[in-house]
Amino acid sequence: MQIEKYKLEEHNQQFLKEHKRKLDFITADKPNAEAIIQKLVDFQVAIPSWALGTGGTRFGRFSGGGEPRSLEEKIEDVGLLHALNRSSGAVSLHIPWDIPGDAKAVKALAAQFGLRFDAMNSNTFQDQPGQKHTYKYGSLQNVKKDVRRQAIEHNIEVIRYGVELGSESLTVWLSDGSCFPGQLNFRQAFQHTLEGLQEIYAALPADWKMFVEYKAFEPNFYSTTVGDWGQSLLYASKLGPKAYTLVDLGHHLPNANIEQIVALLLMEGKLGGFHFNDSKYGDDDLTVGSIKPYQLFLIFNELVEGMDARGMDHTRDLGWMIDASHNVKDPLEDLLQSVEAILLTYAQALFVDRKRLVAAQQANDTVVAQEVLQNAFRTDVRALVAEARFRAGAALDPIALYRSEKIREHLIKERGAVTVATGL
Ligand SMILES: [Mn+2]
Repeated sequence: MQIEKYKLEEHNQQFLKEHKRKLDFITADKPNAEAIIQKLVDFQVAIPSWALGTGGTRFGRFSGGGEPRSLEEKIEDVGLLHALNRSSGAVSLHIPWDIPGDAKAVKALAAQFGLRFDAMNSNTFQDQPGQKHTYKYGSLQNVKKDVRRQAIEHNIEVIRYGVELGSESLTVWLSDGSCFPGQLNFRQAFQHTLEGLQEIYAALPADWKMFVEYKAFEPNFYSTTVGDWGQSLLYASKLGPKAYTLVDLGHHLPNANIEQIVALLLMEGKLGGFHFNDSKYGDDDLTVGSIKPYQLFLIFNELVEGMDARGMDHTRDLGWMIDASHNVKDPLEDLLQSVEAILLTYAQALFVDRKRLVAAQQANDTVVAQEVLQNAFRTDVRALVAEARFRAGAALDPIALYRSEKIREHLIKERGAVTVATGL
């Protein structure tokens, strides 16, 4: 389904007066508001294909109905999100869940919705039907050469699909590791993994990037072969200039200082991309900004400061993606909330008074340094983000429009009440 333009305009008319009043209030004493609104208009977040269906836990999954049954329907769903917020202009695919039957047609469909293809994701964390060798004891790290070969070839196949669709990056997340002491020789596992990554790296087109994602634990619970940012950076450094570290917010040990990790990776020119989500305990994959919004702000503060220090383009030079999916919300509403949280936090980070912060740091004035950060964090920037949406031709209140248009009901009517999105 598609949202009719006049419905969107009707919706905006209904909220416009109240919106303008709030916007006037925030822009009155913010001389750089105009520039910030433009940055918000430009900022795009990629939607992962696997977040369009209801996520599950290892205990079960409760589908909400109307979920996309094919790659084409997943693209339609991202198209809906993008029509509602004009900030979700990219989709990130996962192979083999999203193998394009007719890549040309899939590309044309995406273009119709104004979408491009962000990073391609490979999968060696589960066995696929008909697969020759099992990944039970890891993929690129495996002690058996045939298993490693299969995993390498799979990643190269993913690159090929990505090339057909116009993607420009490959994200490699490995579940490789061990569950018990003694199970693995750490050095050998690292070497095998490095050799595999080197072969995959050699298959990258010239303008592609490879993102090496790390994760502290799960599904392996004793060691992980790409366990933290140090290990990821080690691989990325050995691989070469097209390899980068990817930070997934949920992939750290509790209380890790993620903002410091981000700052140093940016300093080294080795931060490639981001997977946004939120968590209370582990890799909980909850809606962005739902649990620890201040931590997200501190991360964005480092991102903005670090990108500006290197003269980077905020919209293009890092891969921005959501990686969240769970059980209890309508996945599309959940994604609207996540994109909104990202934009709000980005706007707050743009409001940080950099000059005053640097002066406070130089003077060892801890109190003022904290004041500067918290002044920005406590600024209500919702009207600015709404204004950016309005100017881009999206809805002032995307979730309100989603509900008043009964989009989920339409999707259930179209696709059925018992659909299961491929891949989950
Ligand atoms: Mn991730």
